[in-house]
Amino acid sequence: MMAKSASMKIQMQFLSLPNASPADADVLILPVPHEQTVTYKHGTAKGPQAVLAASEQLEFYEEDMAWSPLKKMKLAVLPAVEDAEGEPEAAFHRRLFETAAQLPEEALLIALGGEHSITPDMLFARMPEGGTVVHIDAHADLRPSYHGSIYNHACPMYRIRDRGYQLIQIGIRSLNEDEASRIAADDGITVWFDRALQQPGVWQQLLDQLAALSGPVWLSIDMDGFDPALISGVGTPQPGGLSWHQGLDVLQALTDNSAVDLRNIDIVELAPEASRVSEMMTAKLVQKCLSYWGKAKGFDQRTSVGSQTGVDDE
Ligand SMILES: [Mn+2]
Repeated sequence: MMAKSASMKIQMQFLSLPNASPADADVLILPVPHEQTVTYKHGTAKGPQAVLAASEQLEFYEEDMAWSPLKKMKLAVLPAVEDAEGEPEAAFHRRLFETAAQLPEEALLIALGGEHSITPDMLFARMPEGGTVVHIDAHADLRPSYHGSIYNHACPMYRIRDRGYQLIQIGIRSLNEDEASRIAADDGITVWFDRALQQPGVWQQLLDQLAALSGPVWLSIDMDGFDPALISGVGTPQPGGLSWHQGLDVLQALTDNSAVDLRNIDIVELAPEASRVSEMMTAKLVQKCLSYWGKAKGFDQRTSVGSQTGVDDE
């Protein structure tokens, strides 16, 4: 367990913009710098802080959708859900559930980990039963427990599937035999293995499946789903993985699909590194999420003012 410090301060702004009131916000960023069960490279607790700091270097303008999303949308970075000294693992997860349950329902929530074990609590608080979880990851995360804990970061997708949510897993390239058997036996889990996705025809089949989805969808992005050549700053890296543009293809397939109700995204397992490339990529991914989502919702047509109003773009 890493040492926790009460002085661990998180920069509480995205793009250095003033925070809207959470009740008015179109986009909520929830930092969850939780790290209890990471087994290899440590540092995910510093992920949210590094992403928010890197976001200072982003342009307000988002070039893919050709707009400045926060001219029209209001964003709030929420108080972080931080680990408390000596708190039992179950108590932390209960606290995270209660925090997520109190957030405004209509806003887009982007939760920043921290390790992947944070996903189920927030999801159980905010996602109606019967929804689908689209999960980008190198790992299947389908172990019922690991190192003696159901809250281990190897287990979140087991907990989620156990509650009946459908799973679509993308980029998987590390799992054990029991997880492989579970996948083979369960019609509620679709796995797009990383190696197969290298074939353009298979990649298109995945996008077709996402385009055909309907109802509530939660997007859970473990940054190790991407190629570690792009982002080496992750807790448990694996060779292979999605390109940056493939990741954006997945996001766009969901936001372009008007039958999908996407209100929740988590981005987890970033472990900042000296080059800062990993946190910059993650910060830009946060910006892509809110831009693609907001444009698809028609916020670009809105007359009301966003977080960027009155801020110089220099
Ligand atoms: Mn992973």
